[in-house]
Amino acid sequence: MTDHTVTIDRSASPATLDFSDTFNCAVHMIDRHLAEGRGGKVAFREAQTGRDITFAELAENVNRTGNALLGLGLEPGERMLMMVKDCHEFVYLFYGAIKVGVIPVPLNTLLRAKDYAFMIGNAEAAGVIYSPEFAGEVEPALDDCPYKPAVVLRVDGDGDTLAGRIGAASAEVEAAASGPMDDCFWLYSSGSTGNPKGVIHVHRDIAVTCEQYAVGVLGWREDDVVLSAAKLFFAYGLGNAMNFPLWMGSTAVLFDAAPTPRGMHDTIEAFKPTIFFGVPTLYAAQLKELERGASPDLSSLRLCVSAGEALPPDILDRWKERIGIDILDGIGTTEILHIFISNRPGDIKPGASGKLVPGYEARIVDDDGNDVPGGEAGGLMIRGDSLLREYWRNPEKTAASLKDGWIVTGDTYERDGNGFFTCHGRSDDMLKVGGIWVSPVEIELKLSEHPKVLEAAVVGRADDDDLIKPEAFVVLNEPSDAGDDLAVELLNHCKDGLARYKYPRWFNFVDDLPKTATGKIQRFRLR
Ligand code: 3UK
Repeated sequence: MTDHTVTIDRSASPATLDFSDTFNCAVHMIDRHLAEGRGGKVAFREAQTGRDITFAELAENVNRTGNALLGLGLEPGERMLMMVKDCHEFVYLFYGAIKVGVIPVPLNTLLRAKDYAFMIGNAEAAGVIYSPEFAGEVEPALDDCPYKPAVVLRVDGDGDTLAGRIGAASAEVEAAASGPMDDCFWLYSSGSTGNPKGVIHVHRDIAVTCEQYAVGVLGWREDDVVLSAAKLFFAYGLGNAMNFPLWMGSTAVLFDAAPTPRGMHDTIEAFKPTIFFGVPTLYAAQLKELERGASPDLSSLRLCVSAGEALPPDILDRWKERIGIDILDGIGTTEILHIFISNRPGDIKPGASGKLVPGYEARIVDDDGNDVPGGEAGGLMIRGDSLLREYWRNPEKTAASLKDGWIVTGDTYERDGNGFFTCHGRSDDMLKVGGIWVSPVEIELKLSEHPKVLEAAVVGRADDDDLIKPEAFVVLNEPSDAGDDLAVELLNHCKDGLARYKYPRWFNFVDDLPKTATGKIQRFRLR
């Protein structure tokens, strides 16, 4: 049998990871638990269905899924897109594919048909596997996309399904002999021009984030139980609720629906997680629920984490006041895979993203790429061992983003004398809404499709909780059409084709938009 091992030395910070020459991360993340005597322990619990699976069942089903994928005709190196809700099969698919060398590409399940059609063609997907819940967007995308994947399969339900094929497949499979620096999985990241970009990660990256952030910063323990409001298809959720618990042999609770405050509170009461991962918008909504008199038992929690967008200090204060524990804000990106600057237990600066996670280095630079003096704001660049290898078929974007091993994050940051980093927003016009990327350009294009709209601009506006939501400025062909009725009409128009979190929350009718001499909209002036 080939070795697929990583030797961890925790005697210094950061811990060092030493990979065997062949290293398929599925072996370390999945099979290792059997050798370490964890086969009977519960690995994943589905909150909605009550289905629990042990590490032994997990390993067996990952193997069966790998065989099922090979049996369907997928080949090593080919891409398998996944529009899959948070459930056991997500883990089987992700690691089953990796184990046999197929590249899994989890996709945001909140997206719409036109988004999926783009990604199927862009990735030249050999396989598309989806939960039946998303058929209404995935199937039209498959019809519309000129590129036709060889394998299209629903996870479960009637007829030929992944679940059926898992049941019929063999439980033994040989791990593909990949190396630690070989391509492992992709994620898509939104771009300011509207088209998402494939972010390619290698087998080493998951291990690096697990050890450096989850163990190094959070002090993750084998007996931890985790609940993540962020879904597995986000890099944030993928680490939180799948990779971190698999790294340590601990248990994750999977929640397959939209993360409402009630849903989170009920699930914490019922499943008693010790670590909870949320986003600022959700913490704000949970606080409203608690301040309205709800009193769920959240006493199992030892750590709460926030990421995706900056956590306003007011939310941190009110949470600490009610729940008695801090929320640790940290910044991560899809390109770096997980959090690389974070507050720590007992070492928090409200309003800041925290200090560097050991193992990562930072530079803050001016427009010419020179380091700015301490205390000044500039563009944040990061170096570390979990950075994307490259963007899929996008050498221009790769060259613009990866410079001598450093990645340009696109965020403006300032570092204080104690090593705390504070975010001063984006250097482009991209918005984070509820922790999820929104490109103003995409919403503007949608609005300008409406026959009454001449042109539109979208910017971020802070709501009552100081969290950013999209606001539209619209120039009409007939200014006299302006009014509440037209605002409703434009909102309905957006609902036809845009993901829900992208809908503008406010509409303003204006005579013209501020522009540069070359005609580019100056969104900063509208802000
Ligand atoms: C912004 C933040 C201020 C920032 C992510 C945790 O969000 C994640 O990845 P994405 O690729 O977005 C990355 C961008 O989001 N951002 C994220 N966290 C913060 N801004 N404070 C924060 N705490 O603009 C960054 O460039 O969707 C989060 C773990 C893994 C992730 N991929």
